[in-house]
Amino acid sequence: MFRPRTDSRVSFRWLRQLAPAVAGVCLMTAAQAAEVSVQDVWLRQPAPGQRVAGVFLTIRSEQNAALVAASSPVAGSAQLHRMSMDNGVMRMRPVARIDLPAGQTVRLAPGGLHVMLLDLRRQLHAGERIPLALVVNEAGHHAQTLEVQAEVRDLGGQPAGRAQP
Ligand SMILES: [Cu+2]
Repeated sequence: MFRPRTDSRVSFRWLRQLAPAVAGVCLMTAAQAAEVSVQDVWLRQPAPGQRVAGVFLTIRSEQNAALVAASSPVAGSAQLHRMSMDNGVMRMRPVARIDLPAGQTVRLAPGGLHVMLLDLRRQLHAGERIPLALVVNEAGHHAQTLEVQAEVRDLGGQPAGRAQP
């Protein structure tokens, strides 16, 4: 049901296979309830020897949901992190979930929320795309896994954030 696609837009078609008598209602439900889109998924090319990398993206759910986990085959593990100022020092901490309020675009961006890849298994090269699985819980639904591709970008090609994960 979920195929990796460049634009990472996933729709959940199973709701539309219900009986025609209720199809009208269910189409509306499907449109409102079960669409999560993920765009602009990227990370900075890690320096040689660097074992961690922060992945940034834009995500939007059409109903209340939460991003609860992530994983990638290039990393031993992945966590959801938030950077914040703590007594004048930027720190990042794991968070259990990133809320996705219905219809709101949520940005994971330098200096804030990100997906942290830990224990990178190999050097990542600028221009390549690495697979990233995002687990989204929607109210009233089971967890859904979205398969997206994260673009590795050259360090010099991005505006400098103050705090780089
Ligand atoms: Cu982090």
